[in-house]
Amino acid sequence: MNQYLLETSLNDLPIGVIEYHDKVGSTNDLAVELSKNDAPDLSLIVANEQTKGRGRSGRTWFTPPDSALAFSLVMDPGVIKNQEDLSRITGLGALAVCEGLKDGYDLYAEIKWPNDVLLNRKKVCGVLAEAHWTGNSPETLILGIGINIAPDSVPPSEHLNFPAISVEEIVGKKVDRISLLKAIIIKIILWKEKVWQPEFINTWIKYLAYMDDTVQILSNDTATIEGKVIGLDESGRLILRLPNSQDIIIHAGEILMRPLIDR
Ligand code: BT5
Repeated sequence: MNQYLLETSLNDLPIGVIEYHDKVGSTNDLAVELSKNDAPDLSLIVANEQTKGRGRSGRTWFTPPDSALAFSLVMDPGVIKNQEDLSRITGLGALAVCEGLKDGYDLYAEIKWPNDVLLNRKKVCGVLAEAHWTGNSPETLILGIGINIAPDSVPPSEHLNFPAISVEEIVGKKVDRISLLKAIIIKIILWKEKVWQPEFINTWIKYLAYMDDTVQILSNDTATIEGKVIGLDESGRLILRLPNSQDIIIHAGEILMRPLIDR
């Protein structure tokens, strides 16, 4: 992967500036800078390696060289009005990855709400949507996506809070990072116009992992909650059915979801 290959492969897409980097801290940080410098919507930062790749709540996202896809897109901040809307942008990223994997490799990926994409019930991708606010107005909106492509991109299990896998381990052959990136960006372009429409939420639900299964929701703020995954509400929040049949809404916040019984 290099700047020239990226530019020539993506030149027919309506995106903004394209920047390739061999090694960065976090592509999300570079995208924020780009955005503050008035880069157009859908400007793209891609890195071959990240030394400070981030997950949620300061967790680490591993991106060793030559084996992963790590990229961030500058999005129009006007599409969100508050912090809660960010989960919709996370959903946009996760859905685009699922559809990109389906179109490109006939893989059926699932979304472990709120921000993980699973293959064979193992994490293959993490999505990190971040916004910076001036008062109540979003100033920047960044959609960051990390995907394990080659087996070398999967961190050792002691660094993981959930089992992980790479795309190549599933497809059994080499996967071209730029082709997959392109397939995903095409889906982001398609869905970003529709994130406020029911069709978007309905399609997101189709990819939800653990539908009708019992899961545990772990959070710093509340005790562990156990319930069945029922779907998403019209805002993309998780609907969980408690053992007493009451349905509750889970906000993305800083939750972790775990299957109670792994199938
Ligand atoms: C995420 O956070 O899954 C969001 C990851 C977003 C990464 C992209 S890469 C491009 C852009 N630039 C960035 O700096 N970030 C974004 P979270 O749900 O908090 O999961 C983090 C947890 O996933 C870690 O604590 C590990 O347990 C696990 N993990 C770390 N690296 C992994 C990998 N390569 N594959 C699978 N799991 C991983």
